[in-house]
Amino acid sequence: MANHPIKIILDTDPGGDDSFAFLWLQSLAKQGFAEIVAVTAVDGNVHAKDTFVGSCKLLQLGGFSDIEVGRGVIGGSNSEDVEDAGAIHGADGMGNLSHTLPEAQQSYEAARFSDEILIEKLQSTPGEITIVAIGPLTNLAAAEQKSPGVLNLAKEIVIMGGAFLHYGNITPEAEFNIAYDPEAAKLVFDTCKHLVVMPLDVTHQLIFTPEMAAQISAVNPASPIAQFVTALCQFMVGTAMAYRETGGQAGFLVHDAATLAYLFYPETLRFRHAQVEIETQGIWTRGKTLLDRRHGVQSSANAWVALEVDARNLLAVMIEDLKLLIQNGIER
Ligand SMILES: [Ca+2]
Repeated sequence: MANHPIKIILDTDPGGDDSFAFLWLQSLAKQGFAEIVAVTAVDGNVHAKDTFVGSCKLLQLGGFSDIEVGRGVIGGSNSEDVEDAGAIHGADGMGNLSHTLPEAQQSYEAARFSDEILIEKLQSTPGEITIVAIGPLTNLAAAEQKSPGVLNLAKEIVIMGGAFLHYGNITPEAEFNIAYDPEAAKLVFDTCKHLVVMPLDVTHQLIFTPEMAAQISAVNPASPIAQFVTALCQFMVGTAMAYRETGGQAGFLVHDAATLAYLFYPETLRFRHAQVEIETQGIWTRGKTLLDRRHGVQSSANAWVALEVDARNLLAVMIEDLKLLIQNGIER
């Protein structure tokens, strides 16, 4: 057991890759390395109600159903020209497998909004909470707008988002999480001084394969987590291949998992310290993330941006932790 588990709020829009990150985090929490303070669902891959229900179900699957889930703020500046990602992740965000999971025990209508939870937790324990943001940054921006300065009360904010040298995935230049709400992203990047960013540059290398799912489920094929991992992988591989995301390899990209790799296995990543800007005006480049690649003295920097990854070892440790989650029999 670790002496000081990292206190985490997971801001998420499940999402196939969110689901894998979600299970990985629950394994790390079960091992004593992480403490899940709250989950703040966000409108993104699918509608806020679906990401709320998906989050509740994933917590129940992993045995953490007592953790509060927030409902995502709607009404950011979500681009009319960026649709949700139901075509990739399934209409429910989870490979149309949501009905196979236990019923959500928390009510969407009765839930607190995600920005309220962020504000309350950050203010009550300043400097202690790490926000892992693996969806659009709408909730974080809403919290900052309501309570200026609140995001800088986080110990760290780790974001999956952006594309720097790599091309985009929702438009030729932009990555989904940023492009879905560029104004929110701009507010977060303009406000925060110590962001950690996992862009497509590294996440496009994280190809999770059916063989990996088989390795995990072999630990206990009858367990609900094993069955979910296998079925979700199968669904995600189908859409990833259709969208040609993996260079023809049978697999899908577990983008969101990179955030946890940074926190728990940082040796798998290399970073550049940089000032990151968000393009909100461009006709063709709205939602693009930029950093100055010229060799000048850096006058300012707001982020550590991961640009290299040891994908093989990152995926290997993730697989081992997911095996432990099943082995430990913490499912309910
Ligand atoms: Ca996500």
